[in-house]
Amino acid sequence: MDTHTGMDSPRGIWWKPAHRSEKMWVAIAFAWCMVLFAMMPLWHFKGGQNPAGLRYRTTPAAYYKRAQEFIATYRVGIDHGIPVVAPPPGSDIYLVAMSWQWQPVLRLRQGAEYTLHISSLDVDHGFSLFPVNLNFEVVPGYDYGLRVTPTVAGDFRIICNEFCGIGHHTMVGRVIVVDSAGHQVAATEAAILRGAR
Ligand SMILES: [Cu+2]
Repeated sequence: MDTHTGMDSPRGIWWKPAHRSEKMWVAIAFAWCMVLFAMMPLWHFKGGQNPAGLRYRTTPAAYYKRAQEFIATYRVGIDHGIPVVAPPPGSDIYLVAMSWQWQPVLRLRQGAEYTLHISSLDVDHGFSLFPVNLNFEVVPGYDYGLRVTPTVAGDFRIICNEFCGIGHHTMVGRVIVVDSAGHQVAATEAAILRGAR
């Protein structure tokens, strides 16, 4: 029977110097790690995908109250029980995420800049604007202000991309972008995708 006392050299070849090709692969892997490591700060400064930096502490009750005032001020209609608002260009607009809906329906103008405030009333949700590749995490207790300028007219859907419970898949919102003349266009998905590129 073999007893490993630690006094004898173990069997194997691990103490022999590494082969040249092994050293080369370790060097390549290390260099690639450094590239990925450098990408993190680089992407932060050069990636063009950072939020505008407006972030405030809030409470679900305070945020909901502010959003209701916003809705009451600019309400122009209703869509499946959700109020539709048409805020003026340049204004602060408020979007509420809750289990399991988004409100209000935002009617925005192409080419106009808005500050989109976004917060959740309960759990984490994910703001994902379909079919544009735009994603943002929505958490309760924080009011994020995103500076947005819709570049394409069309009828967009907000889809929750953070699993938030049994009704998660039904959590679909709507953003309508009217063209610069104020007309609502029934843009097809393909046209939106073409324009968004
Ligand atoms: Cu969800």
